[in-house]
Amino acid sequence: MKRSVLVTLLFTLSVGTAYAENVATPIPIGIGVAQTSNVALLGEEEVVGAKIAEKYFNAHGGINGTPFKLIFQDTGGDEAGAINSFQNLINRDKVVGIVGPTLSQQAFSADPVANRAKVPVLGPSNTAKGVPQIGEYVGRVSAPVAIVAPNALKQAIKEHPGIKKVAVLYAQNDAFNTSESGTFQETVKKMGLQIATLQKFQTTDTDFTSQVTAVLGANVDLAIVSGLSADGGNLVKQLRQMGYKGPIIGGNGLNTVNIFPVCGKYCDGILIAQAYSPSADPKNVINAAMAADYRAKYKKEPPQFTAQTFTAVQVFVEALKKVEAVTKKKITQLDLGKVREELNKQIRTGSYITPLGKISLDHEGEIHQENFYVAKIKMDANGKTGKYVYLK
Ligand code: 1QQ
Repeated sequence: MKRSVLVTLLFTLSVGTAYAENVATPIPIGIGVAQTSNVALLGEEEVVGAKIAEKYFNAHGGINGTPFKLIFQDTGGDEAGAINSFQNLINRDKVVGIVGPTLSQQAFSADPVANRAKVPVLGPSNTAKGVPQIGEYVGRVSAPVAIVAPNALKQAIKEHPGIKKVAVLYAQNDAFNTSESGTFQETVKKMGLQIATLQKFQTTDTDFTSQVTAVLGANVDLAIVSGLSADGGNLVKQLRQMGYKGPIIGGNGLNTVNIFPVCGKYCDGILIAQAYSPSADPKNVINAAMAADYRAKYKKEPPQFTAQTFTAVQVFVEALKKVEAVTKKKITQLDLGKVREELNKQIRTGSYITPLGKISLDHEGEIHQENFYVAKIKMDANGKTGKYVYLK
């Protein structure tokens, strides 16, 4: 062999190995959700769901016999934290895909980072309009507000057929709350009801005197609050303290028992639409398994954000198995870039039986889900503890 040919061959081989980077074992899947900040009130339920899924699916053989490992990177509550978390997961931890972030507001900043790096993202709780359209590598397992939120309004009208005048309040500095409130406003009008007052606030606000005064002045039959847990919970509390007696609908940002310490006894009666029910279908084995594990650990019913994050991990696990089937290779024998690309495709094929019921993701990464529910918060006499009661 000529020396120049040998040099070229060696050069090609060494460059080749430098660029081809196989997936590590156990297979790393990233979890980028809020573990600190106010948003951790929502994110902590997501961490729990991810961990239950990790244990469950590894006990059931992982990815065709290869275990996977979740890598957690806290996003905090803002955009910069989410971007940082995603960059670490992508470049340092070399994950095959990312479950996160917690808020749509964060997704609009962090998801483009993953999309450019061609790393599949599954939003566990990003429900604003437009999230799957961020890019080819962005999907979600959290049904959009346009589908979920109207269910709460229908329930309120069923319980209070006399509702005519409605107060709509929302946090205008947050993408999800703006989107959700838009859906509520459209639905109110579609149902022939009147928006008697539309009030805006900030997720950082703590004093809602001016908004509540306007609601009381408008003499409404229903108040609809789109805020995050801390601000939304405080708003509900101040509505009640200042004398509002009618029904209250809370949006997805209030959908956690972590609002109980914020609004206390005044949380009682809030109606919130749900994309999950812990006892949806007795034949759904995975719904029952997740709920049983959660109940054993926490002595209460599992919440929606836990179930959605479990589901996101499940979709990655099942799609990784499909990648092995189509490539006829183990994930760990494949180049990381190739796995990410093929995984993104496989996520969007077929359907999944999950704690949320049967779901699928379309070519845009949007979830299609069959069943939705509404729950009402029932506080105990102590005004501190309580639960979500699912309504028919
Ligand atoms: C979003 C949401 C959050 C309130 C969930 C935690 O639905 O930001 O889209």
